[in-house]
Amino acid sequence: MAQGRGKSSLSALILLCCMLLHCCDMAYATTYTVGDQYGWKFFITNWTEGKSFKAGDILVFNYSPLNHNVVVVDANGYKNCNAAGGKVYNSGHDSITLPKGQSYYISSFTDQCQYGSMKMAVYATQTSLKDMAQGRGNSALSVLVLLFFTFVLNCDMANAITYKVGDAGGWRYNVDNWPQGKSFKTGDILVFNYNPLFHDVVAVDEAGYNNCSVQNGKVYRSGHDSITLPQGQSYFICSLPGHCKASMKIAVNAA
Ligand code: CU1
Repeated sequence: MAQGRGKSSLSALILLCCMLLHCCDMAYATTYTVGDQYGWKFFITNWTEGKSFKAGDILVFNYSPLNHNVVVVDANGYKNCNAAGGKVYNSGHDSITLPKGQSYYISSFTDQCQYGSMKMAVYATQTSLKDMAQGRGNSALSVLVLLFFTFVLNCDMANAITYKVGDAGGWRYNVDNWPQGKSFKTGDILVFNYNPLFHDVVAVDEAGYNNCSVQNGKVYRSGHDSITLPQGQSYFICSLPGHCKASMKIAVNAA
């Protein structure tokens, strides 16, 4: 694949894997409704207790925008109930994605933070593949690995080349030079086109190829046989009298 004929496939694969990792991370995020059924309200500070937040998790703040808002502040803003310079949300249904580390949210409506404890501090740990492997994302990681190999396999298959043996002339006498100059790969497909009244195709071993003898070889006689190349040497001959001796035979090496 990396040697030319599959470069774009490889790029696509890498892109896909990145997308999968991204999706995986997103699917892995937890959405929390702040304050649960009561929403963003007074004395909310303890709501975070017992929860393990991860970067990328989503906090949904539900409240009446007539009575409250949400302001993202720093540690000082949190401590002193000072909303100056903070990012303000006031839709009444705000979704905020947690960044890594400490985040602080307060209401900037008069006295709500200071006297109503409408303030909340959240610590989000980093989500990593390592975390996923070790804990709450085991199944997600398994799916990812499985998907990865599925894509690699598909990639290989899409990368297989189909050859018409003998090109336009098909499977015929003096076809033995046809493989020259071609680089076959395992999984490539040879299509043998011929009139089944006059020819067949038999997969033989090296001795069968050299001696034009058919012993226990697999026989194809549809006139349009597709044969997937196994790794290493493969030998095909026509078993009708004299045809192999007339060079109706090919030896193919698949890398
Ligand atoms: Cu033949």
